[in-house]
Order: sequence, then structure tokens, then C-alpha cells
Amino acid sequence: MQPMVDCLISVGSNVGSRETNLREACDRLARCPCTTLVAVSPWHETRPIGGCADQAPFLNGAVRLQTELSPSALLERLQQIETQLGRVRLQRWGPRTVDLDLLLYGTQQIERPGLQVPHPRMAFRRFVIDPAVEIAPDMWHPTLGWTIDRLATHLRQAINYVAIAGPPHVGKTSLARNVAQRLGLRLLSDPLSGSERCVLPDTSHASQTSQTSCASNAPTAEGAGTLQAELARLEQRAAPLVSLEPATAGAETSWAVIGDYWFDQSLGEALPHLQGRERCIFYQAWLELRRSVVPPKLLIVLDPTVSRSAGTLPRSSTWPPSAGQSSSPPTAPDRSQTADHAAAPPRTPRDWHAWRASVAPLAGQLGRGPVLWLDARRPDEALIEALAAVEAMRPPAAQSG
Ligand code: A4P
Ligand code: MG
Repeated sequence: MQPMVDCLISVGSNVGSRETNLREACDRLARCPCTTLVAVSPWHETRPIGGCADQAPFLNGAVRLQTELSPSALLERLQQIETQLGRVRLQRWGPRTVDLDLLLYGTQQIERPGLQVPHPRMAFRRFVIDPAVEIAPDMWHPTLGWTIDRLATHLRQAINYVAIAGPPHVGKTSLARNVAQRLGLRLLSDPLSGSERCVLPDTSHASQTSQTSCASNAPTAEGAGTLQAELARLEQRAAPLVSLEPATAGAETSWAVIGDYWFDQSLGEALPHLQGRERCIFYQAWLELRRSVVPPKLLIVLDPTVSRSAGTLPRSSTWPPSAGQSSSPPTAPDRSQTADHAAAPPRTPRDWHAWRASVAPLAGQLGRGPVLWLDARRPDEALIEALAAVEAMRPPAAQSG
């Protein structure tokens, strides 16, 4: 037996007598061995996210408990209770008498087949965080480094702006365009799209993003040119994000903006091209501009090197891989399904590994806020995940009904 661990569970039902189902699930949770039920949130009526279009509204809630059960034993109990209460699994995100998800197990990060903790989609879902904050504002999301209270405030107050990050030509623009069209969002295109430099040098042998040594070597003539170009590119990308508003003037009204680029990505892309003092200057400029640009409420990372199922946050122990670490070479995405590949030169896995080493770690930093990692090699699945994620963070007032 291990010491009591503080856990957070989300509960949901949209089939049968929803309140009875949830109440019964909580009673059964309270009767689990070596477990004490600490708190149950009020129920929240929520719009179904994902799955078939005509399913009924959900009743969602959160349960806090303390348990000596291991994570696997607890998940097994949750699944037993789902079965006992008549849950039939016909489709992912389909209607259910009861769904019990393990959101947090203390501050543990668990990544194994059949169990991911923290739950990879919890951080941007209003139907999860709104009930959770009522009973567990102090609980800590270990991969984001935020409390539930901070997440709830973020979901309520941050500007509705979603950014998509990823290496060049993996389908960011087509994903952003599709999500914008289907959900009525304003599309923000990368001001640098079509500009020249997009190939990253292969820096996978040395992490470039956090090392900004201010060595005294002055900019070379060639370096200064590069620095000026990089600074200009940075400013171009910052400009639309300084006074970002979802709705624009005229007939177009949108509840959110989706961009096919991420401002912070500029740092990882530029540093490998700069040396010594130029890196420092660029880094300072990036920090300065970063204070005035609107950060994304949700960052979607479209990654062709991600080796797990959609939504999985790479663990820090394996991300990025260290020099020489064997990782199976990624296969190319299905380019026929991503519109912005049409005119693009072919990209090699080498480019992707360079991106993985220099840009991806920025997205995995603590304190970044909600991040959704998607497999760029599965554009159809990525679109479904992105649509559901954006819908799930939509404020109730902006819901179309
Ligand atoms: N699994 C992995 N990690 C966990 C975890 N931390 N907790 C595995 C629970 N299960 C976990 O789950 C699929 C598999 O996830 C399981 O085999 C388990 O080993 P499932 O319950 O069989 O199927 P699901 O719930 O349809 O899939 P999924 O992907 O877990 O669904 P989500 O993302 O949790 O979304 N809209 C509203 N308004 N309210 C809802 O409650 N729920 C969902 C389910 C979608 N839309 C909703 C709601
Ligand atoms: Mg589930």
C-alpha cells in the first residue's frame, strides 16, 4: 500500500437519468477500497463536444478523492463503475450513461498504453475545468505548471485566440483554414508566409533555445544582415498580435481567432541562424515584443514527429531526444490531404528533427498554458481533435445553441 494520493476525476452523463447516473457513480466511488471521497462539485449542463451531431446535452461534474489505490487500480475501478452503470462503448466521444476520467493523480505524470495522466484534453475543456475549480482550485497540473484555479481563470478571461505551431509545410494553414471555416473563426495568416527562409539548420545535436550566451563577439557584417532580417521578421509576426480582437469591423463577427503561426516559434527558428551577441540582441527583442503580443489561449502543435496518439503531451524525459538517441525516423505526412502542401518543396524528416530540437521544447515549457499535440501525419484526425478542442474552450455566451 502507498500513502493517500489526492485525485481528481471528471464525471459526465448524457444518456438516461443523468443526475441519477452521476449520483450513483459518486456513491460507488465513495465505496472503493482504501479511498475517501473528499468533495463532489455541483452538476453543470453542457453542450456535447465531438462525437455524433445529434447526441443529448451532458451533465458534467468533478469528484475529488484520496486513495491508496495505484493509478491502474483506480482506472480499473472507474471502468468497472462505468460498466456497472450500463456504459456501452460504440464510438469514441459517443453518448454514455456515465464517463469517469482520471484527470489528476497527485502530481504524477503517467504515460502508458491505456492511461495518460494528467488527462491530455482536460486543460482547455470548459466542461471539465468549470466543475473542477469548484472543488479543487488548489490542485496542480504537473505538465503545465498551473493550478486548476489558474486554468479556470485563463479559460474565462484570456482572449479567444488559438495558435498553431509546427514545422514548415505540415498543414498548419490548411488546419487553421478548416477550423476557421467550420467554426466561424477569424483566420490570422502568418505575415511571413511565402517569405524566403524557412529551412532550419539541423541543430538536433545541441539545444539552441535556452542557450543565449552573451559572449562579447560583435556581430559580423554578414551576421548583422541576418540579425536585421530576423528582427524584421519578428516584428512582422508580432504586429497583428499586439491588438488582437476576435471580431473585426464590418459584417464579420467571430468569437475567436485562429492563427497558422505561433509568435514564440520565431525564437526557436531564428536562434540557430544567429551567433553570440546577435542571439542576445534577438532574444531581448523577442522578450520585449512578447510582453505586448497576445498569447494563445490554446496552442495546437502540429507535429510530424510525435509518435503517440493525438493529444498526448510528450514527456520531458524524452523530449527533445538527446544527441544520438535512437528514435524511429518519422514517415512523411499524407501530403495529398493538406492543401498548403501543394506548392511546397518536399520536407525531409531531417527538417522535422531540427524543428523538434529547436522549437518544440518551447511549447512544452512549464507555464505555457494549454497545449494540444497532434500528429501531422494524420490530418483528418488532427482536424477532428482541433475542432473539438476549440469548441470545448468556447465560452457559454458564444455558443450558437
Ligand atoms: N484512458 C487513457 N487515459 C485515461 C484517463 N486519464 N482516464 C483510456 C480515463 N481513461 C483514460 O476512454 C477511451 C480510453 O481512454 C480508455 O480505454 C482508457 O483506457 P473511453 O472512456 O472508453 O472513451 P471516450 O471517453 O469516448 O474517449 P476519450 O478519448 O477518453 O474521451 P474524452 O476525450 O474524455 O471525451 N462533451 C461534454 N459536453 N461532456 C463530456 O463529458 N466527454 C467526451 C469524452 C466528449 N465530449 C463531451 C464529454
Ligand atoms: Mg472516458
